Amino acid sequence: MSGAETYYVTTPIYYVNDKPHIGHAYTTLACDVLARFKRLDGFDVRFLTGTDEHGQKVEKSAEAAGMMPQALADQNSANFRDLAARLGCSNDDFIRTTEPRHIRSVQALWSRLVEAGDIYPGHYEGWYSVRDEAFYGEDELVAGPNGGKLAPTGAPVEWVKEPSYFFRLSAWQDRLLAYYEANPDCIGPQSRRNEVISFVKGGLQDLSVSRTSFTWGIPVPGDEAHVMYVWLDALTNYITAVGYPDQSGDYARWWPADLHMVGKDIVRFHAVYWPAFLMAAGLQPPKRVFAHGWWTNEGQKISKSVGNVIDPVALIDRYGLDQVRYFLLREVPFGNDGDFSHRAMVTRMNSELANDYGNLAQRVLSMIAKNCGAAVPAHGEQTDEDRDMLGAAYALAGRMRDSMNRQMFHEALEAAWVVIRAANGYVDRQAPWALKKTDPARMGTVLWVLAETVRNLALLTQAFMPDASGRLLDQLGVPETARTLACCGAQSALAGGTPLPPPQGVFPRFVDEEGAG
Ligand code: ME8
Repeated sequence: MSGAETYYVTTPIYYVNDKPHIGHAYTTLACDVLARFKRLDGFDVRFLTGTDEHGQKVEKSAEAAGMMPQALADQNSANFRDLAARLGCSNDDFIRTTEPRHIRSVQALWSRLVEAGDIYPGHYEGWYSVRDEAFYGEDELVAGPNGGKLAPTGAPVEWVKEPSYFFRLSAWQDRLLAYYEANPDCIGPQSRRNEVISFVKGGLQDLSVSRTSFTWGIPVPGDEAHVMYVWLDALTNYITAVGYPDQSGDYARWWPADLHMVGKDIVRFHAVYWPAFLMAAGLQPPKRVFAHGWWTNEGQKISKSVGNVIDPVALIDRYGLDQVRYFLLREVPFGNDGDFSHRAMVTRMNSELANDYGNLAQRVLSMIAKNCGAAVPAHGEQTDEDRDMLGAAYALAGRMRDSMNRQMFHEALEAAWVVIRAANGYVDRQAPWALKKTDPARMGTVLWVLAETVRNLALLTQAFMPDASGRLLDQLGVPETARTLACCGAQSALAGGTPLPPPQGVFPRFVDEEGAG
């Protein structure tokens, strides 16, 4: 095993009550882009995704479908696994909470919490939302139709009264606040961090961590009338996948996770309950939780009842995989909410991918093919403009690395586009086509500067658009072994005389059926 620095990144595990939608694809893609970027940057990466299969919500969905919960879980878990493959995801593992390795891990964690004195038996009486799989205090509820009450998320709630074990969350308030204080990067973006801190400062109640009114869950060790609260079960997946309860080997290597990527609705579970469970068990909390925003569809909230759920596979079929990957991570500042619209998608595809990036690569590669004997041109003395262009291309790796470390995907892509636009301006000003007769050596230098710029761009866009970027690197004659981020910069520059294959466009324009867009 290499001595490289490790990077462990996780998606939430998805409920198997339903089909995958754009929200799932979004989180998974963001993690994939990060995982790929880190691998290219020399890290030893572990990227985990999977499915959350227990709990009342899944049990009820199975009942409604006339299926056994395990059968429903098997069917829908496969859909999530297939989606990850369709998204081109490079996950190293796919965990299911019904697997024996996970049941063993959750029961071991439970026993640790009991030994630590942080779990005690009692009775729960209060509100529960099956849709959110969350307990709510009276003061959190909002008015619903016909004088009824709803969860703050708009989900229905029901009154629950049953024997339950509790986790002593109230005892962890100060230690959680100290953890946030000592680890300024442990929650991002800043707005979510503030939200979590003020929630914890508001006081914490002990948390009900077992249920007795249904059976689809992991039995509580020593008291099989109880199944564990699905969130305690689900969160534990992150340590199961690195071998817990065995704390040597993989666990020692990968834990604490570098990043749990989550949607904004599940921050509280990841940034309050999870670190408290871990610290109570004597384990380290994750290094960072980052919460992204939510997508709407053509300005409307996405909901099954409205019937406007976006199927990520349909998007890929219509627009192309690299295009969808690019759009989702470029369209909104990561962390904010965003709107998916056909028009916005086509604009990004046509103006940024086809016109800016695609055109740049096409122009450069076809001029080289035509005028330089289908080989990387030799280059001579450089002008200030050449040096500026190359300087911008060579500085890009550092810029993008910095943005990626803060999960600012849109910022990383914008930095690449600053270079792409600068390169298009440079081509126009240098007009290499006009130099062919007057100064062929100068033409060679200009085209070399441009090819070198495209090489650096393609290396850095690989994580976002693996297929198109790979094809650009093929066309530049860059061998597979020279595609890491360590090859950005002058030390791995294209060598004059390297033979090149015939150029091919990699970013087609989207032509709307109706001629719109
Ligand atoms: O919450 N836009 O699973 P889940 C963006 N099993 N993201 C969205 C979205 C939208 N319109 N709708 C949903 C669970 N999401 C738990 C996680 S982890 C230990 C357990 C996101 O299948 C949502 O924010 O309901 C969440 O991050 C993810 O989809 C999974 O949702």
